[in-house]
Amino acid sequence: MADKDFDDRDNQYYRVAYGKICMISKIDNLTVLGDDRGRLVALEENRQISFDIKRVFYIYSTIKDISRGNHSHYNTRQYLIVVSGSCKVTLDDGKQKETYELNKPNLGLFQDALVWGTMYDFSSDCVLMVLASEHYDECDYIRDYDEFLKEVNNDS
Ligand code: T46
Repeated sequence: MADKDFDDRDNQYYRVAYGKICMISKIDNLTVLGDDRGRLVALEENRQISFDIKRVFYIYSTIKDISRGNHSHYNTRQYLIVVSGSCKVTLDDGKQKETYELNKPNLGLFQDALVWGTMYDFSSDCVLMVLASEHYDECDYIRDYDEFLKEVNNDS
């Protein structure tokens, strides 16, 4: 992605779509609360999370050397947090790819709709929690990369 598309101040990547500037990904250092008993991170819709949360799921016990995701969504926006262990996430907007290592429970990664996401390099103890803006609907998935490219290039 061209340098101008990355804003260092808030760690966000942008794209221009339909004449508007849209955020495609954002890595947050979430505020850690808690006290001498231990730590706590709070996530609230339309506060730390920029959308209404309609679904929460988590993946774990991923087999070594397997990648997950490998798809995009038409509408669903996601917020990814590795609450235990670590993994890598590559986000691809059809033009540029960016890889993030999620290795702390206070790191949150925003993935916009129409961004291809691939998760890999899972540690054996990795629990990846995902907050999603939509209920589950297989029709919202784009699982074919060529179809995804057609969609982001407005070519379908
Ligand atoms: C993502 C990564 C991290 C449901 O029934 N409800 C759900 O909410 C989800 C997410 C999945 N499913 C069913 C659909 C499939 O039969 O669970 C099965 C596995 O789903 P999928 O192949 O999409 O799993 P992953 O691990 O490749 O991807 C999932 C999410 O789909 C994806 O959005 O970011 O986890």
